[in-house]
Amino acid sequence: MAAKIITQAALEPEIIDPNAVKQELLGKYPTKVARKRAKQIVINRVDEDFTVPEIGANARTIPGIITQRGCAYAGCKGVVLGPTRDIVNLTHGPIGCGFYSWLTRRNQTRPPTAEDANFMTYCFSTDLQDNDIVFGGEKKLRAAIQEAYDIFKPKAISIFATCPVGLIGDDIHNVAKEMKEKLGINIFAFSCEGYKGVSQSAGHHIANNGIFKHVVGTDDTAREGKYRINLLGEYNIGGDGFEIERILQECGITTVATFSGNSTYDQFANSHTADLNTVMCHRSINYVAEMIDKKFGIPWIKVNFIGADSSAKSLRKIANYFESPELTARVEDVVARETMEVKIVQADVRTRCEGKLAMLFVGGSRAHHYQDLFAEMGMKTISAGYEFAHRDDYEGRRVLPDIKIDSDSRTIEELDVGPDPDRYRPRKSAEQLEELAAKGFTFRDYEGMMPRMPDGTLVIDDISQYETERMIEIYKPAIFCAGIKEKYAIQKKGIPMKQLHSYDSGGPYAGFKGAINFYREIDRMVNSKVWSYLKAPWQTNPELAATYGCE
Ligand code: CFM
Repeated sequence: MAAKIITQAALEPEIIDPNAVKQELLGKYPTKVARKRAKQIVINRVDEDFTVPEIGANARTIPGIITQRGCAYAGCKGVVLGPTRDIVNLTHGPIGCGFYSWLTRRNQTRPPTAEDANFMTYCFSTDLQDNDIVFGGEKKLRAAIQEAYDIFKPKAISIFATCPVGLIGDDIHNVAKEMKEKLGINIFAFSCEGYKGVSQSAGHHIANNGIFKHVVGTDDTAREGKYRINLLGEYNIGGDGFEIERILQECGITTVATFSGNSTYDQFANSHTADLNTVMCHRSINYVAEMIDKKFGIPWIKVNFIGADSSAKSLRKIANYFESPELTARVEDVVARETMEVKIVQADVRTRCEGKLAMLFVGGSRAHHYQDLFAEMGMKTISAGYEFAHRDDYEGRRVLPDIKIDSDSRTIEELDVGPDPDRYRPRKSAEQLEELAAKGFTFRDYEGMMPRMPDGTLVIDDISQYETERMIEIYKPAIFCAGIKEKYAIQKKGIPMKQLHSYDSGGPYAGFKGAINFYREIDRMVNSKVWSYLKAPWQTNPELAATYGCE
């Protein structure tokens, strides 16, 4: 059966039976493993009311299967807190955790002047040794905080626990409290030991809780501006945040805080003074959006600035929320002006890219967002999946009540948040919300990736290296998008590979200018001849003949 799938695929991908592909992928596994994986490999089918099949997600990876997940520490320190420039992020642990999370994610920042603090280029670690593991590391942590304070005088210091810290039981929260009192700056700690939860997703939640508990709402200074929003879940990878900020500014929209691309401590502290929360990456930041809503009365909406159409749609959504004809007119101006060039480049790349196949296996939000960009180029996403997303990111938030909490999720604290006695101020009255809803406006909602994907596409959660290679052999996609861990194995199969985490060295890909960058980059990659030369000469002709130069 396998051979038949492959030969057909090379010619006409549409006629491949996804059921056969699924069986083919599962065929390699022992029965029990195959039964579990079967729930995580889903053939998409969208019903009229946008319901989709249930997918197994956010479950522990089966030992022995190589997948691309990261750890809770990576999600907390690297992803959510990492992009903030003026907090000293101190890793409490052996040096490797700090070192390998040092500048490996391409989150950019731009301090307004050379005098403004930027600690992102530093790697702060307590560098735990055997001795500390045996006798405890709290003393060393206290000393490290003191040293960081003496040298840098930062506004805040945050402490991140690595696996051994949880195992030996250092009370990092108590040390943080003590040092906060001693030094008079905000110091807070995260129990984000790598083993918590099943992936970096646990770390996102821990980071959201900590930043909400210790920083959000600590400064009531409101920023000037008529239309004030927060941009949540945008991490300024490859300068995406700069491009979004540029567009928002042109529309006259003020960003109070970004969580957390190009952000500062003060932005978090007064983010509760904004009038709307817009959520880009739902997976990593939905908790903060929900908690700010409950405590301060700021509703959140889902936006997406990946893709020119999606960017235009998101701007219109923001304008509709503020119900201001002036803002709407300005947004339409910006959209019209920006899309002019976009359309020209789009039309050009379509002549070479139309109908080509893409596969996207990325994190917890990009596998969805980037499908929009490929669609704009006329390309089809034949298969996609997340590394660590939850069912709501796949199927939409409507399934939230049905998600079973398992023992792995139970280890992550759920904060009990209620309205702030003095500062809770609903930004829209119940009637206004109803009116907007009647016009089709949706608050606190994310429809998920699957309802937007065609029937018969394969949605694969936590894809393994083996499955990746089989999918490539079967479908021969024009491009495969994933991360650094898969990159070279995929390229060795003769398939162009684009990193959608770090963008390789490219970007920005968000907004209008970003869309143009992306079209050009993908066009260049999928139409390059280099991939057809990939076979080394000895693979086709094992006997090489040569003569010595001196003969
Ligand atoms: Fe959100 Fe991200 Fe992503 Fe993510 Fe990430 Fe990332 Fe990602 Mo890599 S926060 S879920 S934990 S959009 S680092 S900027 S690219 S896996 S799809």
